[in-house]
Amino acid sequence: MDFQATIDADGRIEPRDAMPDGYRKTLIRQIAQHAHSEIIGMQPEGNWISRAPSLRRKAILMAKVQDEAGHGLYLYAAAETLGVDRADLLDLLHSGRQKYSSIFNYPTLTWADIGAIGWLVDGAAIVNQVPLCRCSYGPYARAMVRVCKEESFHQRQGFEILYTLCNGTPEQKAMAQDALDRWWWPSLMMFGPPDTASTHSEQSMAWGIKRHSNDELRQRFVDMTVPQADVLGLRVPDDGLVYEDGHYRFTEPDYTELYDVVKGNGPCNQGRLAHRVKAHEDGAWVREAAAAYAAKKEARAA
Ligand code: BYC
Repeated sequence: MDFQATIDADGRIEPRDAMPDGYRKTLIRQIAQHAHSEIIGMQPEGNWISRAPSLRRKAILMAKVQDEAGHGLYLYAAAETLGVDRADLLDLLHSGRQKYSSIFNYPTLTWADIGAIGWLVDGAAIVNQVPLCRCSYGPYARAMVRVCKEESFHQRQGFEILYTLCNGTPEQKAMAQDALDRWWWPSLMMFGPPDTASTHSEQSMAWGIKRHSNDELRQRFVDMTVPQADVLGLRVPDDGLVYEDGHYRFTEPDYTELYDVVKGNGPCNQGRLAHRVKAHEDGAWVREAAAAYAAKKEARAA
């Protein structure tokens, strides 16, 4: 079956199938950005591993941060099936020529932020990524199935951190509210610009890469999250929030902030990238040793 017939029949495109250049390029852009987000996303949470309030919390957080590294791995591997090399993708990230999600350019100031990331950021990731399990490109869709299972677990652990704080002392509850106040708007921005300003949505939806528009997913996230805030006894920091016709109408985030953060002017952009580049440089000897070992093994087998 040719490319368009497969897309029309809601089938899967596989690595060796013919595909238009634009389809391949769009997938490389989105999957690489997604992979970069996973590994940069390890930093805001990694920041709290040594300060987690108990051994149990520390063990859980370490496992979660490791999961994010694993997600990066599946995604770089999925991108490689499109004919790119992960070393080149990392160079593009390190030189600022490829993006990662805006959300990871905000600081994690208190322990409650770790709860808010799990609840809101992983919650938004689930809303965005569950439809990607039906993406028309097979390797990306299959990677998403496992990622989503792990994200659900992450979301629960974040909610549980906040639930504990919200049922603790007044200071702990105030800390949880402060985290929600700071993470709410950046979480809404994770879904990208509004549909009227989204450059890729229409084509990506026609190709079955994206299944829903940015605004549809943002609405789904708000509808899912507001009742959860009620359970926590927290207030969503939006005076315009009203329940109407089965949906929560909400105030749009300030998209000029999104564009500014994406351009590199968020509170943590420079630090995140510098840390990533240093980690990559510090790991050079591991990559060299692995390559030398593989070469030796190959020579022996020959
Ligand atoms: N941040 O035409 P649009 C995670 C860019 S990982 C930065 O709507 P598209 C997690 C966009 O790239 C979270 N840039 O684009 C990890 C485009 O610029 P270019 C990451 C953004 O691609 C660890 C321009 O704006 N998830 O959840 O159709 C721990 C115009 O936008 C952002 C994914 O990557 C943003 N927020 O739609 C915890 C999911 N929004 O490339 C959690 C996969 C937009 O033309 N990605 N831009 O220069 C997607 O679903 C889509 O790429 C997006 C954007 C919905 C993000």
